[in-house]
Amino acid sequence: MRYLLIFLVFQSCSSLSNSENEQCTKDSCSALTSSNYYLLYDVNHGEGFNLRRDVYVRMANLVHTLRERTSPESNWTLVLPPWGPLYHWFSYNLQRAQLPWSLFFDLKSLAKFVPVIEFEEFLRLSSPVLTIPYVFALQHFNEGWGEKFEEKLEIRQCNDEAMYEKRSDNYYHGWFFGYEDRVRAKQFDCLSAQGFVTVLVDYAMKNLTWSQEINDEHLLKSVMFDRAETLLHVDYGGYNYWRARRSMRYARRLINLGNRFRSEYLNSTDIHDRTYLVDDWTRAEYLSDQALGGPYLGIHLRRQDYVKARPEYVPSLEHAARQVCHQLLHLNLSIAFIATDANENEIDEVRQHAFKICHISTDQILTYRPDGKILEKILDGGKAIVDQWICAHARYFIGSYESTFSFRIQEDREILGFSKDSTFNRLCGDNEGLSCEKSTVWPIVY
Ligand SMILES: Nc1nc2c(ncn2[C@@H]2O[C@H](COP(=O)(O)OP(=O)(O)OP(=O)(O)O)[C@@H](O)[C@H]2O)c(=O)[nH]1
Ligand SMILES: *[C@@H]1O[C@H](CO)[C@@H](O)[C@H](O)[C@H]1NC(C)=O
Ligand SMILES: *[C@@H]1O[C@H](CO)[C@@H](O)[C@H](O)[C@H]1NC(C)=O
Ligand SMILES: *[C@@H]1O[C@H](CO)[C@@H](O)[C@H](O)[C@H]1NC(C)=O
Ligand SMILES: *[C@@H]1O[C@H](CO)[C@@H](O)[C@H](O)[C@H]1NC(C)=O
Ligand SMILES: [Mg+2]
Repeated sequence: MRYLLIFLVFQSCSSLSNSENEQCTKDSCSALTSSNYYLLYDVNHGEGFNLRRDVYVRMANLVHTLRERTSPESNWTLVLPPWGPLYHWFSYNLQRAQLPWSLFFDLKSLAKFVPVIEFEEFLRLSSPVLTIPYVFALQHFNEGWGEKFEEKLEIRQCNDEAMYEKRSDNYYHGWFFGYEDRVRAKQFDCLSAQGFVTVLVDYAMKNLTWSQEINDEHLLKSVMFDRAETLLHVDYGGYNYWRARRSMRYARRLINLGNRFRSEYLNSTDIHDRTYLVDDWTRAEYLSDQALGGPYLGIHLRRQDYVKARPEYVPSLEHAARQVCHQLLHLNLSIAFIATDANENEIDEVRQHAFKICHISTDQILTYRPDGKILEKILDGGKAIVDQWICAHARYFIGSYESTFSFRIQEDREILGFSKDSTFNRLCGDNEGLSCEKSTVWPIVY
């Protein structure tokens, strides 16, 4: 029976390649007949780079769970949603879309947690037009969470204006990362969802029918969840949270840029700093407080929209300078590296305040400012990662209150084996003085 089915599918594929059906090409026939399943997702367009990295960890764990719960032949792969345009990414008018993950991350390393492919690669499996059988926009239940914590899912009317519209061709059309012309959906629904990402496991396996599509229309077995940030981490801070997070090694080029900056300006190298990482994260072991870090203070000073969003917790530039002075003295360090989205005038202001407060000269406060040629290659996302990499290697780090940018640095420091004391610190607001409540500690788990 099974043999017959495969035979039939293969037959229809090969006959179709001569007809005008566009769905099954020679290359993609094998993808269609196999048991490859693809999970796609997108995130609310207003969200920044670092929250998106967090959503990746959630979705990677969803795929991980799907793979655990299904038979080994059901090969679930996570399709990486192209980056951009992002609200914060505007250097040199470099607003761009359709950026591959390989610009920022090491895909081989990601794939050691769950299989991943770039969206472009996924598109190539079904040219010229890709039809995704199921697209869902996740949304909260209109009526709220209710009395008790309860996981639930239900197809509902869309709370907001639907992001995908049915056109005269009977397919749903939408943004699809800027590939509007090449991607469409056969079915679209709003799915009210509450709980952990894994509420989608049974739904994807049982409620969606997979065989019918393949027989009828030769579609890749794929499902996309838009607004994926709606659901929670399955095990925040747990074993597989950290495995997914540890798999997010950065692109070699960015690591090299960060390391070069460290050695050239900060006298910081892995050997002296005791921050050496083995290439394969699956072979890394728990490094209890072994990292020393480079002889500098690392600061993440979040500005821009944050100043308005978190007024009690975001220091004025003067108070930020006061904290830099205080910590340098306390730690007996002479150099501060500041990662920031502040503009140059604001940085100069910090330097002037610091000079007034503790007489440190302007060249004792450093920032990473790649020249135009490099920035054009690494883009704002790459620059952000280099900033994070440098902060992650500092002797002592101070972040910004509840900034996901700072959280990612703290995680990197956990991975590198820094002490909690040197990592989970934050800048205090103007009314909080020089020592305020620390950031929440999320210790690494192996
Ligand atoms: N290069 C660099 N960029 C930064 C820095 N701080 C913020 N940004 C930029 O502004 C964005 C900050 O927000 P995101 O990282 O997107 O994260 P988010 O989810 O909005 O995080 P927060 O708003 O910080 O919680 C980053 O992606 C960067 O593009 C910084 O210190 N250095
Ligand atoms: C599973 O899918 C991945 C990526 O899509 C592919 O590289 C791998 O070969 C597949 N494995 C099997 C057993 O088909
Ligand atoms: C999934 O299928 C089950 C069993 O048929 C059904 O009870 C449930 O309501 C379905 N879930 C959704 C969200 O439609
Ligand atoms: C750089 O660091 C090394 C090792 O920690 C130290 O011996 C050396 O004096 C430092 N150099 C400078 C210029 O500070
Ligand atoms: C502070 O650092 C300097 C060199 O940077 C060193 O000479 C001095 O002994 C240190 N002081 C303390 C109290 O550790
Ligand atoms: Mg943000």
